[in-house]
Amino acid sequence: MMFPVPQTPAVSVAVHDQVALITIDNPPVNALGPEVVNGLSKAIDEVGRDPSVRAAVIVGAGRTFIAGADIKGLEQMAWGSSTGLPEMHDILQRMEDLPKPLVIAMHGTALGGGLEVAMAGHYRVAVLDAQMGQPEVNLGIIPGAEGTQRLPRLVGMEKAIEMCVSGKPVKASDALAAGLIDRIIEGDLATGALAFAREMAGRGGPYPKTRDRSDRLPSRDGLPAILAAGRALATKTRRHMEAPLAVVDALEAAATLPFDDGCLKERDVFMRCVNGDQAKALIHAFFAERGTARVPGITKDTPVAKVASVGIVGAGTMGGGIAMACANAGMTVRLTDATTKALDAGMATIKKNYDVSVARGRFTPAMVEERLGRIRPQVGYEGFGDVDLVVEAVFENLALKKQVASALNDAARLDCLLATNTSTLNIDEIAAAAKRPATMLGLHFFSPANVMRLVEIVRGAATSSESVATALAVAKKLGKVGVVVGNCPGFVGNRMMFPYMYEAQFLVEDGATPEQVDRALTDFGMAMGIFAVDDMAGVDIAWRVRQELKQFSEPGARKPLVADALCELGRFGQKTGKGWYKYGDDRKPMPDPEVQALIERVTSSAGITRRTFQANEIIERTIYALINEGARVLDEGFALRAADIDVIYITGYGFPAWRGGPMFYADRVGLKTVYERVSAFHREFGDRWTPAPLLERLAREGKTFQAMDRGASELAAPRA
Ligand code: T1G
Repeated sequence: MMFPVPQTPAVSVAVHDQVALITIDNPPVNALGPEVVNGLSKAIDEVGRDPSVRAAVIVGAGRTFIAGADIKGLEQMAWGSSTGLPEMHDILQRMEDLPKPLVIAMHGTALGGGLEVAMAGHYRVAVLDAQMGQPEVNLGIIPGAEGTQRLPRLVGMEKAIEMCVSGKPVKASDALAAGLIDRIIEGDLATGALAFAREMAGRGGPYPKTRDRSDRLPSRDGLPAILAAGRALATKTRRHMEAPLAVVDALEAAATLPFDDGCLKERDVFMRCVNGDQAKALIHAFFAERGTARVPGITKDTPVAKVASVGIVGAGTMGGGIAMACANAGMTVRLTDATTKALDAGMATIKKNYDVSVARGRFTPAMVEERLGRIRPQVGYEGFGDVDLVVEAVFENLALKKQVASALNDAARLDCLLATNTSTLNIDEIAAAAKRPATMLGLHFFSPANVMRLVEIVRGAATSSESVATALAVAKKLGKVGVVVGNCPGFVGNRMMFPYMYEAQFLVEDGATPEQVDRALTDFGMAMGIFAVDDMAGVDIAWRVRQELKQFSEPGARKPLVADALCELGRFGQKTGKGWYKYGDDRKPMPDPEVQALIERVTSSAGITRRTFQANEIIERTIYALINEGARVLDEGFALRAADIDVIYITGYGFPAWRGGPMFYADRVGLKTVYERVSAFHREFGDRWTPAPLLERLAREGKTFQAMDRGASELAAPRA
């Protein structure tokens, strides 16, 4: 029987044998938009009023329970175009005050406002693969619907801090152990939850109100140490981020203030966070990441090939990492290399990496065995005629890659997607060797490929939309973010990194030290300093590219002298134990007086006058070099959107998400300011600082990259 009251379509109520089943249906993720909140409010009233209803259950339709507040609404709040979330206090209180048992039944991801609704129910049940969490800090905010007041009452302060600071969801089994849920339902969720509700109604009231509980809250004496540990955790694990520290302030109120006052405190902290710069940046980053799937020429109807099996050519660092990523995602892998020796070495590295995962508790030995069982090492291309995707990951050498492409033309099925994992080479030349350019593209993975989330999907001149759509689906299946880019040297990420890296090197030649530059960059929020990155990747890589491409040979160009000198001494970075830094067994970079002496020797013989630098000047010279090149890449059409560049830098290069990525950061600084500094550097240092025309234009017109993104763009014609 349906309730005889009009329901909003987002929330419906059906009564099954005296238990009301309230279903939330707001695709794709049942976000708590105004329709859901209004519908829920009405449904609670009706359940309360109807004497024939003994109990109620709330479930989500489709793939998940409520995944949180509608982030579009949060974005409007962050930018000041709306003043508040839908009012929840009254609804949550009415839920708790219902005189009949209210059971929340969760599947999928009950996140943010979803978990907050759940905690106002009397009981919570979930299917085994459900997850629940308070991920708000990842958006630069804190829970805003009383989660900071209810969660510690259910799971204790320490667990609540851990969940809110990390933003990581917990699995249903952990939630059960922690007291967040009351039962795990096997079989059909709604059926099980209705039965559970009947059982609770049979027991009789009063039913537990989370807000009235205090048994799990810490004592006054115990509280300070727990909070101090929580703040230390926030500072250590979420460096530079404001929300993880702020959420501890709100959680503290749960233990020190009456419930309603604690809710007011939460609201204050929430408003402070949502109005801050970090929320704007992180919300931008959230939508930017999801926006990468929108690619011109690809629609919901574009056919996507099923990829269940993969052939990987090359068992080196990249090939091995890609094999692990694919095996982890449940794909079967044929891993080939030229010799048994190379293959054995590759498999040994894979096993070693899995051992580390076991040691860290990420995988059980059984999970590793299962994954290793999916990887079949082999010399030659046997069985490659059966795989759905081939990723070639041989040494970065065009002739070799062309040779492999030509062999794959014979070995792989005609409709097999062929990908080359290159970071710099021309996809079209490799595709020509494979003689099937429509099904060929670049998949630029980042090392370690089983960990790093970014994959640049390089679209060649003739790559078909189907191939690109399939590559996007593969990236998603691997749990990675695929960003479609055009075919130019270095694609988007590395092309931008070179001017940034060289500017850092020139700063060192001009008087800064590698550790000072790296320190300025990590203080700015970069995950690693550029010199530490260069040592990790190999200082010799750019050195070889410089020699091969005869870079810096044009008259007046400033050459990177110290990097060359390091390479001439065989200081290639971590792999030789020495580079810009020296390394002990722990692989931690240590400043090396020999490098300092080398810098002074090389620069003095080149007649360079050295001076001191402040951190802000270091940041301007490095980060603005990145931004200026980003503007050029965008203008030339090798990136589809400024936001795609932001995603590439956040997920592949350690740029702080809380700054929104380099292009968003430039918008926040103000493009006029950035342009003026770039112009000043241009006057001082010459051509390498020529302002990108797009930067100049936007600065002149008073526009932003973000506003420009709202107009669609096409990928540029590939390089000649
Ligand atoms: N609001 C609006 N849209 C959302 C959304 C949300 N909360 N979550 C996802 N989407 C959209 C997303 O943009 C995409 O759209 C589509 O759903 C599928 O997402 C009061 C303040 C739920 C685990 O932070 O973590 O609650 O691109 O591609 O990989 O305290 O989305 O297709 O048009 O990511 O299956 C807290 C954020 C909010 C959860 C699903 N909640 N979402 O992952 O699909 S703050 C979150 C996710 C809050 C309260 C407060 C994931 C997911 P489109 P998807 P997925």
